[in-house]
Amino acid sequence: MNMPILHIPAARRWLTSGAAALMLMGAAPAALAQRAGDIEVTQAQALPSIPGARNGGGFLTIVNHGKVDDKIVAAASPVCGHVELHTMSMENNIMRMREVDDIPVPAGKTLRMQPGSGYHLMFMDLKEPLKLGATVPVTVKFAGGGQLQLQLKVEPRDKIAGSAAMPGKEMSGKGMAGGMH
Ligand SMILES: [Cu+2]
Repeated sequence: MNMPILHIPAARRWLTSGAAALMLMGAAPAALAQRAGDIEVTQAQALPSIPGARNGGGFLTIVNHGKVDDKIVAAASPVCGHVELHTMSMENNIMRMREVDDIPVPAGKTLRMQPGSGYHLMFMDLKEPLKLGATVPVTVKFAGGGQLQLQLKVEPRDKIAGSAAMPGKEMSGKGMAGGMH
């Protein structure tokens, strides 16, 4: 009856002006990829939040085309109270997440964040649930001075780039050879 409905007018304005800019430029819709200097984000995705959960996860694929190591040092989004940089790992058979100061993007390498292990963005204190098909505006800052305004698409777990293979579905070298469409 009395569910609070939170509006985020700032985010809406941003989305609207972003869409208008794309139309003006006649940009191809493929443009989730974004680049700042040597840093290129080629995938920007989030998982739908679990009903009732206050937090959600975001996943980026980032290519560092340069010769200098870089790292994510901060992220922010209007959909939540604040964004933390997290890593997830198995400790004594329990999945644990902890906050880190930065997420490294080594020179010449591709960082592929994926659900289930390693680095991710954590949306803390969500103002609204993250729903499939929605987009989450996120600003990401790099130590090298780059800053990117990204739109993370909320997608099912098996659509997140580089998702950890499910147990029993692990790809072997042999499977890779003939298994692609
Ligand atoms: Cu986390």
